Amino acid sequence: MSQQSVPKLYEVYKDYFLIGAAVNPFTLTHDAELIKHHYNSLTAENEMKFISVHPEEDQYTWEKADQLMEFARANGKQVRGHTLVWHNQTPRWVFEDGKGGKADRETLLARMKSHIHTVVGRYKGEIYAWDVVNEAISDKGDEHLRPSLWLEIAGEDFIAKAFEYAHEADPSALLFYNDYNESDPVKREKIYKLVKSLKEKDVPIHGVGLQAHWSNFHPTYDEIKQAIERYASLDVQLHITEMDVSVFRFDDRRTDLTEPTEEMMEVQAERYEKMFEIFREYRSHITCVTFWGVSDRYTWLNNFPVRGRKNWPFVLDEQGQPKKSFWNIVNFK
Ligand code: HXH
Repeated sequence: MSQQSVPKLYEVYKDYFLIGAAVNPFTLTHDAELIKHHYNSLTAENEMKFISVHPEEDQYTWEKADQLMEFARANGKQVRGHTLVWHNQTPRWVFEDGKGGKADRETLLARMKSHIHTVVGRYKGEIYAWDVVNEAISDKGDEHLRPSLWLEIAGEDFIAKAFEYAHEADPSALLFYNDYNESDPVKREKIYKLVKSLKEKDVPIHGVGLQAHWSNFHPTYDEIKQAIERYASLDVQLHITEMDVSVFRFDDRRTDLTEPTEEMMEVQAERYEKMFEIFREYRSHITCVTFWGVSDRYTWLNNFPVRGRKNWPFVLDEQGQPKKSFWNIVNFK
């Protein structure tokens, strides 16, 4: 099917929510037409993370982030910022005192403030929403916050501080807390509790990001609905921030498949259909749905959680053509 005759995802969903994709230098080069055609919100997969833009205390590296902004400007795409404060992809200098020990709380918070003011300030008025804090909740049932150097050194109000600094830097940007396993009932309640406590302290937080790294096998539709309703009850916007639907069970070790089975594609198409039905049902709360990639040509899932296990998690195939999953989310009414 020639590209021109394929419905544009973002136009199909124009009365519902933005349709986004995570992009990187590879897909911006090789899938540029596909990105322009289907998506109206872009997220940098890696290029705005702390280690990417601020590898040394006295050095900012903007080239790749700026390239994405230039592409977005030239093509009229909105941009979500990802991410400011996270336990991964953050350079070690942030947490060190330069003498072989750990930085103290004041130093760490001053660095956080300077980083956030610089990055958010650079794209002020151009990035409409930021994932301010990523993945700060623990996956262990009886543990609330994830142990990290941010928590250990700055204490639990590192989260509130991050939102305050981001709001100072761009008062018009929407500020999100973003996490994965967001539909798991135990983790859901912890995320709810965190965001509720931030709201009660009048911390400037406007949304919850549901990463939605899902699969043909989990979560259940009911778990998804319960999570959406629980977060929406906090009177915040919801963004689906990193959606993909893996064709494998999480712990499936098979690395020998070079193409998906028909059954995998059928199950995935049915899953996509139901998940987007749910998103449409909650359109008054959900304002953006972003895929964590552009098409099956490239996905981070080819190396996670099993190295070398090729995956096909999106609605566009390796040639950029619509899959059954695509038609199932496009043909509704
Ligand atoms: C996301 N994390 C990040 O937000 C995004 O920035 C990145 O590009 C990709 C995915 C998802 C994630 C969370 C935890 C995790 C791995 C990925 O850690 C695990 C490690 C082993 C097993 C299970 C989880």
